[in-house]
Amino acid sequence: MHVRQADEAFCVGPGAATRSYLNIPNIISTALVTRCDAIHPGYGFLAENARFAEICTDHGLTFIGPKPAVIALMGDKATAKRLARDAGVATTPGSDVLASVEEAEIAAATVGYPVMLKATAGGGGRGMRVVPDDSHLARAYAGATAEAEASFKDGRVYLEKLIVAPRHVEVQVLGDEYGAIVHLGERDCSVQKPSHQKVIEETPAPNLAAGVRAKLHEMALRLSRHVRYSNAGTLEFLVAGDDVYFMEMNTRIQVEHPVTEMVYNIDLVKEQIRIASGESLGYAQSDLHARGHAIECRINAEDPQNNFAPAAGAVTKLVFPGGPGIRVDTHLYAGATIPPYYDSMVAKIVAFGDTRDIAMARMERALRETQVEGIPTTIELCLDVLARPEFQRGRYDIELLVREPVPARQARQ
Ligand code: MV4
Repeated sequence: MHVRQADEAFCVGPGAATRSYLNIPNIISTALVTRCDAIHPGYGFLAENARFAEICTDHGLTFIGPKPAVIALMGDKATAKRLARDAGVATTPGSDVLASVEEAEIAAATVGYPVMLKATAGGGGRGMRVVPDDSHLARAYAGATAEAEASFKDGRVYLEKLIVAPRHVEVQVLGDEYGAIVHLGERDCSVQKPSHQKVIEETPAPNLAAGVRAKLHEMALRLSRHVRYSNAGTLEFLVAGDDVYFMEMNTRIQVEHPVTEMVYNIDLVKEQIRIASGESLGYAQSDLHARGHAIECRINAEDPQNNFAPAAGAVTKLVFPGGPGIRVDTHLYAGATIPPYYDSMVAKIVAFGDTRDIAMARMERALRETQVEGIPTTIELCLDVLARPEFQRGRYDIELLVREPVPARQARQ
């Protein structure tokens, strides 16, 4: 769809992402040949690659995102945690980078089991190990180190106290290149598959004590200011009761940004482009007001009969929902063929309403109105979650889909 809609389109290489969208020389040379002046990196591929951002600058191209040095700092999760502590932001009790299994044993005994090992080059759940007690530490340490080395060519790991059944709440920030910085509220992203893929996100986070919400926003601003953050960013926190712990910062626009756009009535991508072209923010925190509630369901081309494995194929019929409060962001069209090379997400259905109940009702109606034939999708999965009492009451945490997995089901007719 993006190729069909674009004013101009140029081939950047063959299907496999490593040979096209992840191939820096291909992207840069295409930008130079076409006399383009800026690159928006989206939310995958090279969006958090500091070297790519630097190469753009070296070629006179504006990278629409934060400064390369800040991407690099936040890309190293142990460094990001250290910066957070320096800024007075609460982090999960734990160690710095571990030099040996003996050091890990001492650190784990200090914070107390259960603990979690994390790859400092990781993020998003890759290279992590839960360690219930000291009898599992040596093997988990070896496993995490090897996995981190294989995935990131960087085997360094650190350790944290395991926070049991927390919520995943993240804060959106926008900063300009002159030091102004604002937050645009929080998003609750606790509905995730055991594989750490997000399924449903919403804003505001339901049933959050006013003090906890204020603390999240304050901590996000404090760390963002500390690193002189510019452009759009998201700070991820774990929330357990009244305790809030900074986890990591994503230095890109995120998939779930539409829910924030709906309640703030702000086009975040437009703001990114404005900021990157050197404009000042032009508004202060006190100018920003969230209104109503927004929920996003991610629609993936995945087979519920096959453990939600990505499914490629041709879309033979397509009907998307509409009506009050419904927004659909998608690259699908009837007759489209989903190639096997890219992410399985094919649409985001966003429901807005004055209240959470209205947004939920509109979402259910929109999901039932949607018809996709030819490929399996996660629509049933989303309907299943929406129907759960924990979700409807707004009382759920990251274990929701672990405690009660989604049953495999026949695709709806
Ligand atoms: C944790 C945690 C519990 N305690 N850290 C998962 C992705 C990565 N960003 C960090 N993650 C976690 N870190 C401590 N100390 C639990 C998770 C976690 C998780 C976090 C958010 C959403 C879903 C999750 C699913 C499993 C584990």
